[in-house]
Amino acid sequence: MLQRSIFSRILPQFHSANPETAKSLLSRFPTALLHGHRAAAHRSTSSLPGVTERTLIAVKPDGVQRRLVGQIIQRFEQRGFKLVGLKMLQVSEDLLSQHYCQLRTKPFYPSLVHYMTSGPVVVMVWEGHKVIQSSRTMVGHTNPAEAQAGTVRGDFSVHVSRNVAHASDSLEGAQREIQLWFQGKELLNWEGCDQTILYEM
Ligand code: IDP
Ligand code: MG
Repeated sequence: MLQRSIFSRILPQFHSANPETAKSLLSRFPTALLHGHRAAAHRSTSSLPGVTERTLIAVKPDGVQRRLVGQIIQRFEQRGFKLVGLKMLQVSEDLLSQHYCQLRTKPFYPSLVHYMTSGPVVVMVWEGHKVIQSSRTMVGHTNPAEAQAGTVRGDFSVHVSRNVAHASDSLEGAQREIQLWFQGKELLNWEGCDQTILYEM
């Protein structure tokens, strides 16, 4: 509409010089706009392989307590990933035991349950090309002492027992965890207007 109003303002001068061309340009303007809009909508990212990969990211209770939620979300947004699900909840031991089912026999498991149920967590589903691999890199090594500076754990934590964030570690793991934490209707499929800039269509 902005383009149309700019066009209408310059049109009168053009109209007096060349009335037929001006009339024809104006009549075609909405159609051209519509075609442009349709063409953009047609280039949906869902047709690109791997672009709709999804992963589960969680800000653990220490991250919430330390008011790190915004900074962690910002890292994923500025990287170019798309947020498709988000909620805050107090985790039940039952949900947690399913989430960490492979760790139940570990000596640290009881303290892990205590830590993860000590306060609310913020869980999210992020979408994008190779988001599982990229987000593992962004979150960093499990042990913050070994995590690179620039990663979430490398920047915001010091000990493995309080490492601020979770990221799914594989495609199967991500699918299992997303289903565990979210109902289908809680995840939104939306077209990001930046997708044609982030990806080659
Ligand atoms: P990950 O979170 O990097 O995928 P996992 O091995 O899956 O690492 O462990 C899950 C979580 O269990 C870790 O993020 C951390 O909170 C906790 N954890 C892992 N190893 C230890 C440990 O040696 N001591 C205490 N907590 C641990
Ligand atoms: Mg893990």
